[in-house]
Amino acid sequence: MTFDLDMIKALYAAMPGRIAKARTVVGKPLTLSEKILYAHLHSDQKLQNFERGKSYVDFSPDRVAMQDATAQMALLQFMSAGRAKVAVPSTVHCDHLIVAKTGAKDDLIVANKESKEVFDFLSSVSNKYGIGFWRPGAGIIHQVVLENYAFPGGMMIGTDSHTVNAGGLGMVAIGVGGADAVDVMAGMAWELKFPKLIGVKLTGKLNGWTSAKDVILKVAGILTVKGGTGAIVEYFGEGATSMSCTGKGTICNMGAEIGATTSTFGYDDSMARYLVATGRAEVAELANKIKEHLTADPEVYANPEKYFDQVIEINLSELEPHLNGPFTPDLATPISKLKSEAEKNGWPLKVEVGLIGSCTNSSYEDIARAASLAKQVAEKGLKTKAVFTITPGSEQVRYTIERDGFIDTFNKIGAKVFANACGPCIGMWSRVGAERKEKNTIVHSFNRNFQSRNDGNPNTFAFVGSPELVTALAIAGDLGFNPITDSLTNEQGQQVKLDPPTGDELPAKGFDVKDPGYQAPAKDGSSVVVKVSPTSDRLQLLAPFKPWEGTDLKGLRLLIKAKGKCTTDHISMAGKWLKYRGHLDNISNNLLIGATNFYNEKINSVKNGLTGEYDEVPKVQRAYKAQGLGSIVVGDENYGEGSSREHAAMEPRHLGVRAILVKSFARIHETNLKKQGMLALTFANKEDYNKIKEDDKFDIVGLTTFSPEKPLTLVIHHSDGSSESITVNHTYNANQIAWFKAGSALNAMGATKTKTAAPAKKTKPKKAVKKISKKTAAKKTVKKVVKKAQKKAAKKVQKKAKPAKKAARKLAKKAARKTSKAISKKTAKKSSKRVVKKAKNLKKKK
Ligand code: MIC
Ligand code: SF4
Repeated sequence: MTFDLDMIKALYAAMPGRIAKARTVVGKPLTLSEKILYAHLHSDQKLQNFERGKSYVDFSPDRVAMQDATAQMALLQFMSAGRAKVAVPSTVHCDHLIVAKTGAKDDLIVANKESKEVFDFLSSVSNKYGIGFWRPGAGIIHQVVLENYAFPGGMMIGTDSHTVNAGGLGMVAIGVGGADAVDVMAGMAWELKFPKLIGVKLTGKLNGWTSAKDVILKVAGILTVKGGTGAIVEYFGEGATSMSCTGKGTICNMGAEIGATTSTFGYDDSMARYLVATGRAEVAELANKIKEHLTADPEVYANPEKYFDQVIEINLSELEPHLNGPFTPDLATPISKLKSEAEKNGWPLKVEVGLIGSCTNSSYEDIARAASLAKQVAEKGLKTKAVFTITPGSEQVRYTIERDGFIDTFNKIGAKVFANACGPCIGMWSRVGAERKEKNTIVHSFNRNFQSRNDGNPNTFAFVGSPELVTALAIAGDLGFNPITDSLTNEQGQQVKLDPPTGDELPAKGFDVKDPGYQAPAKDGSSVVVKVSPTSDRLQLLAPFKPWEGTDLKGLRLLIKAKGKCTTDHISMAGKWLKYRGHLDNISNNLLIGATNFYNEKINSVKNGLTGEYDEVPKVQRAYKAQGLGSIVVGDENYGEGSSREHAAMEPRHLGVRAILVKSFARIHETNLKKQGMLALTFANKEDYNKIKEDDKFDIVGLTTFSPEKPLTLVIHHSDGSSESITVNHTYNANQIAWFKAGSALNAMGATKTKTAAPAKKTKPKKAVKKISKKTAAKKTVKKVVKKAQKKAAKKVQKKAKPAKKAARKLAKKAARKTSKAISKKTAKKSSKRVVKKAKNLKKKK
């Protein structure tokens, strides 16, 4: 079945024209990334030659995907946006809340019982607002999206950092926080800083033990976890076209691990084959007709240095299999050096568990290649030394690999097949003995290996590799085993070598599935009731955050000065905490409990400035909150790396932290902080990190004239009575400053936009709107126009409004009024135009 074919048709019909215009404005041949971005400009966004890494641009993505752990917060926010339906095709996928313990069947029964309330909530919200719903067990969001929704040249956002996986089918797919998803689902523009472009030229061809995974493991080693920040990575060359579509998906998936905005590949035969195999021949046909627009202009790939900001070249014929880790996905070691590195660094050599699957690597090809190794265990008289597990990416993959005998092969080496869900990848793994916190090694084909991520044990050394390498290492039970050169001793005492893995790219007999696990939404969801119990400990309706008080912030405490890596896993742990993803107050009890305190090098132990005692981070912050005291969090480089979870931004906001001050941010987290009304600040001089002392108090100065590109000042009051001032930078634009002032983007939206927003389409009668806006905008102040539009909009929604929403609107109105005064003249004119246009649309509809 092909979903949303009309939407794809309409986009493809418009793309050639939009691309031609963009090429003229940019004045040179275009990369694929630029073609997709320029073809998705929001209708209010003026076409111009955007400056990469500088210009904020408004886009209209084609679709939105959400997974259960982030969808709860996204949809709680969406519910207060007052829309009857989502403005673009959207889906929810239940994949993160299933604990892997005994096996797929039982684990699913348990999850359906334990998380019933959450699944019911997600199902009914989806039903009401026109969102496609994928039940628990249907599969992992990114695999399901690749199989059903991704299409070449499309643009999507998803509330999960690995949304980028869809780049394997030639999309620009970007991971975002829930508040961003709300914008798009409400029909508003979605803003992104126009990315820089990194070109990766792949020459040669994959062979033997090397797989697509090794390409990204190598790239991660080159670029590190920060190297892709603010950039789209575009892969091209003979090596790219010769690899499978799902292999491309794996490469794009792990682009999240280098901080890239997204990664993508030009449309080619592998994509057409995959579309056909997954029942979307129509999409392949449509794509074939405009295929020159679904890849870069030929000049670009012929002279990449002229068109990309950075170019990397990798020869696949010479690429070695890699294993990355421990504790960070960019510590890349070629297999030939692994033994010596492990010995040198004291990594435990015994492999306890090998885990394959996940959203990153559970294609038919991956599983087939891993199974070809598992088969050799019996054939060569071997015995698998490590525990072995599989988490298939979707029911379609699971059903097909079972039909084709692979599951049987894995069972023969004692494997455990977990549910089609995230499971061990996100710490939803009830691993026997993990609580003993012993030092041990595991290898997996997932994408992240941050400390404690998989089993909650900080002493688990997790390494990331291809499914085939993971399988080989699990068979050998030895991290130092190089399957290319080494032999194993079999049960008969003979030396045997594993033959290189083999496997079909796509199933020869086609994919098959009985029940894919999809639930279509009601045509008219207006009578569907969404229930949230006020006594629930899993779900909590959102109360709006308070708007900015209009003054500089004085007397802030230091909650924690985090040392070293501080990912979203450190800020808002997953695993057992996933359970509270729909309950802001409860999940706030995990705030920063994984971060290391600079002063005592301990985890979850910070000084309470009120008592002088050390206590857990959330407790200390709650103590400050109880006294009405704000605080700041100080961090190191790439703060907030990893997940898209906006809880990492909402929790500090909820508990009264006012600013996060770091050496540098990861993209999604920085945006999430801005969206939730927090101050996301960076040291102008990174050395100033050393000036922050444990007992300091802080003022943030300059907020009354908070404006784009104008740094703020942090006054540090030391406990010895001395003070010093340092400069702190920010990247807020006028719109984002409005969010800060309103208390959050949602507050700002409640007041001005949502109620009047129409789905962004390029077909609006621009002329008439322009006339009115010129006349009106010239005469009226922004304040008046905003107010008028609000009034009309408010009337319309009032009927449906809930008390929380009313409060939000009130606060936001107030903030919006302040904001509209503060924004620059130019922006004011622009936004007045928008408001007039929206108000007019609303009048028409009435
Ligand atoms: C992850 O891989 O870390 C997650 C869990 O999928 C997250 C989303 C989340 O925290 O819910 C992600 O990558 O965005
Ligand atoms: Fe799930 Fe892991 Fe993929 Fe995140 S990376 S979506 S947790 S399988």
